[in-house]
Amino acid sequence: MPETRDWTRLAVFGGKPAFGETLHVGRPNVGDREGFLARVNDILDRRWLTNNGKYVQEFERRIADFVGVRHCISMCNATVALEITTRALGMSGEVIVPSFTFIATAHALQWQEITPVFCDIDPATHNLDPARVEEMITPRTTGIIGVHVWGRPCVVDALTGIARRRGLKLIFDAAHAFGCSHGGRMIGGFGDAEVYSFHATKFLNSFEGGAVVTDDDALAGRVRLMKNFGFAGYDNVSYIGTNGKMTEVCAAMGLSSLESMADVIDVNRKNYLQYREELKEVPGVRVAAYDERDRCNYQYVVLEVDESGPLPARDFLARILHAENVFVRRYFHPGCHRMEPYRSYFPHAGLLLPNTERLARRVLLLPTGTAVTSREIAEIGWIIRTVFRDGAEIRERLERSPR
Ligand code: T4K
Repeated sequence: MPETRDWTRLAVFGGKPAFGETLHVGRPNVGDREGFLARVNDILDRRWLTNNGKYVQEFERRIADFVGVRHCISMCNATVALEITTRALGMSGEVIVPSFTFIATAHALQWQEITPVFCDIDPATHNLDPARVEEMITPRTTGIIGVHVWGRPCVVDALTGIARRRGLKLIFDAAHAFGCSHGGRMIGGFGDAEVYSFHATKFLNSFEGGAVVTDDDALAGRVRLMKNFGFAGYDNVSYIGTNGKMTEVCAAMGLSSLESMADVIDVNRKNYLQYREELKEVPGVRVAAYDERDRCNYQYVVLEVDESGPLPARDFLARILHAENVFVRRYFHPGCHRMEPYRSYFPHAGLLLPNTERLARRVLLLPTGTAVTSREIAEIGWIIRTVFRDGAEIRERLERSPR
C-alpha cells in the first residue's frame, strides 16, 4: 500500500470507508460445506436430532483422541459447561479467577452463588499471575479457574502446585485454546478438567457448543449425568441436573470444523505473521506473540497499544478503524470487575488489579481467519501505520471535527 496516501481521506474525516463490507473479529470459519450438508441430510433421514446421537458420540470420541484424554463430554456451550464442571467438582464459597476474561467465566460461578474472586494477571502473558493467586486464597476458597487467554497457556505447573498444596480444585477455561499445546501436551489434559468453547466465533466451531475434557472417571460420570437432567437411564433420575446437551447438527458442524482445522491454522498463522510484518516498525504498537514451540491455533491477532506518549491511544485507533468498517474489538474491556453485578459487589476490586486495568485499556483485536484476505490485512496495516505516523495531526483534526 503506498505510504503517501493522504490521511485526510480517512473515513473518519468523511472519506469513503476502506471496506464496503464490515470486517469482523470472530467471523466464523466454515469448513467443508458439502461434508457438513451430507451429515445434516443423514441426521434428517435418521430422525435422530439430539440426545447423545451418533454424531455427538463421534465428535466426543474424536476430540478425546485428539487431545489425549479419557473423557470428552460435549455441551450446548462453554458457559453451561463451566457451570456444570464447577458444580460437579463441588466448588463453593470463593473461586479465584482472572478479571481479564470473557464475562462468562465469572458468571458461571456467580450464577451458582459462588463468589468469583478476581485476581491480577501477568502483563506479559495476559494470564493469571500465580504469585497473586496465592495471595487471594482465604479459608472460603475452594478452587481456581485459570483461563488460557488467546490460546496462550497459563502457568500450568505453578497453578497445579498451588491447587495441590492448598487442597483446591483447578479448572482451566480453555475456550480459546482448542488445538493448542503446552510443554508438548495438548491443552485439555491439565487440572481437574478443562472446558472448551465451540461458539461460532471460536477456532473450532459447532455453531454453539462446548465440551468438558478430563481424565477423572468419577467427575466425567457426574458431568454426564448433570448435563442430561441427571438421567441415569429411562425413568431413572439419580442426580440434580440441567440441560447441557449438544445437538446432532452442532456435532456435525463440529466434525466438519475438526476436519478443516489444519487449513484454518495455516490461514490464521499466515495472517498473524503478516500483521506482525505490517506493524513491526510502528512505535507504541505490538502484536502479542505466540510461542511457536507450542502448537497454537493463532485464532486471535491481539494488538497492544501504548497509552503513554504523544501517539494515538487504543480508543482513538479503534474509532478510526470502525469508520473504515474494520470492527476491531476491545476484548476484555473494561474487565469483569467493572461489569455488573461485580462492579456493585466489589467496587474497589480494581485496586488489586493494576495489570488487568492497564491491559484492558491497551488491547485491540484485529480481524483474522479465513474471511480476511491478505490485501485487506495490508490495507489495515496501512491505516494503522498512517494513524501512528501522523497521529498528532490526525488527533488534533479529529478533536475539532464533530463525532
Ligand atoms: N470463556 C471465555 C474465555 C470465552 O471467551 C467465552 C466466549 C466463554 C468462556 C463462553 O463460551 P460460550 O458460552 O460462548 O461457548 C463473543 C462470543 O459470543 C463468545 O463466545 C466469546 N467467548 C467472546 C470472546 O466473543 P461477543 O459478545 O463479542 O459476540 P458478538 O456477537 O459480538 O460476536 C463477535 C463478532 O463475531 C461480531 O463482531 C460479529 C462476528 N460474528 C459473530 C457470530 C455469532 C459473525 O460474523 N458471525 C456469527 O455467527 O462474544
